[in-house]
Amino acid sequence: MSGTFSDERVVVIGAGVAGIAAAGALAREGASVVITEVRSREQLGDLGALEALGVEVLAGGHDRSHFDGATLVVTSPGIPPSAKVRRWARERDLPVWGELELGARLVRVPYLAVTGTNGKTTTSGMIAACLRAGGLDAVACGNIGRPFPTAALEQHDVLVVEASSFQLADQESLHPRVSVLLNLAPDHLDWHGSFDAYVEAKRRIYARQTSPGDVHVGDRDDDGAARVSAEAPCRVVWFRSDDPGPDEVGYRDGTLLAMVNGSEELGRIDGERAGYRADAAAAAAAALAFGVTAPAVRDGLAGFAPEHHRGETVAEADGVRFVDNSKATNVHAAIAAIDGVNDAVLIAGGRSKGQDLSPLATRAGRLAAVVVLGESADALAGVFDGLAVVLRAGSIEGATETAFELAPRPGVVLLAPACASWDQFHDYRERGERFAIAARSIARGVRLDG
Ligand code: UMA
Repeated sequence: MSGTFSDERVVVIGAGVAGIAAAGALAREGASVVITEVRSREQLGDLGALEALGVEVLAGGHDRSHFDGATLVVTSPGIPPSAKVRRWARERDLPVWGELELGARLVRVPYLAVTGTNGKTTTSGMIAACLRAGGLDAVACGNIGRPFPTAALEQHDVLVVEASSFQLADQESLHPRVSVLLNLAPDHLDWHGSFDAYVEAKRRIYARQTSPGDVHVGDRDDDGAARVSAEAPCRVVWFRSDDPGPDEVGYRDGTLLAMVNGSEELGRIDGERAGYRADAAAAAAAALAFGVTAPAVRDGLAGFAPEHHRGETVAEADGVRFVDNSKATNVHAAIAAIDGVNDAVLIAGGRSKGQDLSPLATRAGRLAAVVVLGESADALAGVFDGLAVVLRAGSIEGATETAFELAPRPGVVLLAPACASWDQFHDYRERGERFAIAARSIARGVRLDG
């Protein structure tokens, strides 16, 4: 088969979402492809579509011999640099590409790229919504779950690539027209080895932005991220939470205001959406920098519905709103969620991943009470000791009921755990869904009684 990769014999590491997509894209572009995977064939499910493209699946463990004859290795983002399967590739001096490198080499349309510790998925979705409101066929891809190489081979006008630190570390060719760095806080240090290495990976989002017209969008409110953004090799447009200056997007009395091409009002971001203020400002800055008009940005943001478990209101009862931010799996994300609501009882706890939980204490004054649960319950109770009313719960259902009883009327019950879910749940989705079910049953009970 002829194609961009017809001379390559590629080993893809990992048969998850990224690996399957990479293997398919490479095979379609003419490469000879094998996938090496630790899970057994039975655990992998049906890979018939991939095999029909000629991809050979080597399941049940990695072996040095899987690299025999290889000219290129494409790795999945979850596989850390220290993994022995990567070492074997390095020993043979094989180029190792991640999903973003492959996508960047396949893509034929302009694209934007979004990174940061938190808010990437929401911001990428908002940018795509603004671009679509501007009449473009735009899709969000990358870490969001639709791999960049897959989207690159489809026919779209423009792509919005959500880029994780794992993915950024494994690429050199990414050259977005507009890049965004939302914020920076310690995360995924087990994969990168240090915070410096994590920051270095994030910095790679703009490394190639040296063409005229390239724009980087940075966060004026986050000192660490702003220092990194200030070093971008292209024009920088800033977003912030208060009054914007020239080349900035910010807020005046809850109204989003852009000072990018003259002064333009972009609508109010309030109520249930107040927790997305920073994401909306960043998305507006990126979409305007890409060339979309202010009315399109206003329409795109007004019609945008965030993904589940990222600050959505799942029920209301007796003047209390239940907000599910189960995806707030680190301290930084939980603080952003708390800042988006007033008169809230916080439900927090889970597996802390060795994080320093103490910065949460800075938000004690904003909270009506805190309900703690899971492995980090004691540590969290210590953080809020003497600063807020703290109660313990044995389950998410119990936590939801306790928080409802404590919540002011009107008020909010906010699930923003600051921790991973794995001590009590399969993942953050299950945690959020069980919270939503508990909240809805409280709402039904209140309505039945009242
Ligand atoms: N595997 C091996 N050998 C190993 C380790 C793993 O074969 O030594 C196999 C696993 O058995 C599994 C596959 O590799 O079959 C898993 O690969 P993966 O962990 O890279 O996960 P994917 O399913 O390919 O999904 C990845 C991203 N996952 C991670 O970065 C951990 C997805 O981001 C992303 O949506 C997808 O590619 C498409 O780009 C998820 C994520 O949690 C949502 N991202 C992190 C985050 O948002 O914080 C960065």
